[in-house]
Amino acid sequence: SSKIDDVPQPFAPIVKLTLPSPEEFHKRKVALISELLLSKGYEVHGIIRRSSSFNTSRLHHLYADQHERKTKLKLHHGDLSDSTNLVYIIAQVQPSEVYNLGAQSHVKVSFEMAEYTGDVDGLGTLRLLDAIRTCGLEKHVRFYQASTSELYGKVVETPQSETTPFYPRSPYGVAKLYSYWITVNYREAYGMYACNGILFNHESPRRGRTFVTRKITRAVAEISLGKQNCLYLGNLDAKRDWGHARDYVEGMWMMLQQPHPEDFVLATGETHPVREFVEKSFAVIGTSIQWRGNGVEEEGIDTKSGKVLVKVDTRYFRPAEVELLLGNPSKAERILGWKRKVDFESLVKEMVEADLTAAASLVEDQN
Ligand code: GDR
Repeated sequence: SSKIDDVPQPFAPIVKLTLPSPEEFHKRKVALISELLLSKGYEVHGIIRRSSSFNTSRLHHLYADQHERKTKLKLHHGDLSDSTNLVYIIAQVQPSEVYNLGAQSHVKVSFEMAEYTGDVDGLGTLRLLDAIRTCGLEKHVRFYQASTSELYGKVVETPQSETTPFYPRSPYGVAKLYSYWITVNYREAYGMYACNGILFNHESPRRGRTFVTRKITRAVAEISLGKQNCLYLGNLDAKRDWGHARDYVEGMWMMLQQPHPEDFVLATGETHPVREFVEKSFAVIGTSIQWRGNGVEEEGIDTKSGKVLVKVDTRYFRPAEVELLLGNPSKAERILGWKRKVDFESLVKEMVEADLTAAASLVEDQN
């Protein structure tokens, strides 16, 4: 690092902050994200986009009105497309850890909003890294970049590890490729503590409803209560390495507690087709599914009643698909001591049960 210090820097920091040493700074435990960090005693700051409707339901259980009681979770209005705003937030908060989880994260939507996705998911990371440098905090802040198994895209080899070449298959994946490399570049150019977590799909009852796992578990709950007849899906043959988000956030935090910054894959080392996620979800409510027909004509039938519960709708197909993801987490297991705890069946069960509880209480409210 002394070599790095000798190289002339392109710009001096614009915002001049009086700072303790990087070691003391890190001990302050001030981070930009949430639940796990709060439980570890961090002061957590989140950046939320302004919206005319409430968009913080997944934070509700953590948040308290500042007027009512003191809370360690603070929210700031901001956006990864707004550099000035990011500089302002970084200067004000002076975080010891930054977790860049912000993104237009839906792969299918990225084909429809390719430029926006490139701006936020690609350049947004650069803006955040530059905001840290603008404040002269590049030797103080530890930076986590939410990289993704979507970087692998088309299958080059399996299982996919930190050394597998990338071949993204969507505007989302391509934007994330830029972010992956700009994170590596700022680590090498400026000696920043910056890491890529290459996370395979991670799910939970809090998953957004348009992602396939949650879409399935919600539909199973609604169908079991007679509120929905049929579930429409796209490619049933896509295979994913699905883990539980709770295990993965622990791994993210671990990456920022190491002596040196490195990139890590987090995965389960198992892969399952979408079709199996459907079968296992229906099994939780005691329904078994039999498949009939081929391709876009395929249907999932309730073996008892003969009702069609699942149909294929081509509108959910992607112009280019990632057919198979299977990760190798052995580097994270070896160096971080990380190990996923929740297996596939328990994940499916937890998600279906949470949706059953939510759907049932909604029915009660309406009665
Ligand atoms: P993914 O997640 O694209 O892997 O990215 P998603 O759950 O959207 O799709 C997984 C697979 O299921 C197939 N599929 C469907 N997907 C959706 N959303 N809706 C459907 O009806 C449907 N039917 C079949 C998809 O084609 C795909 O193959 C997620 C996101 O969280 C990314 O932000 C993150 O980077 C990666 O996981 C890791």
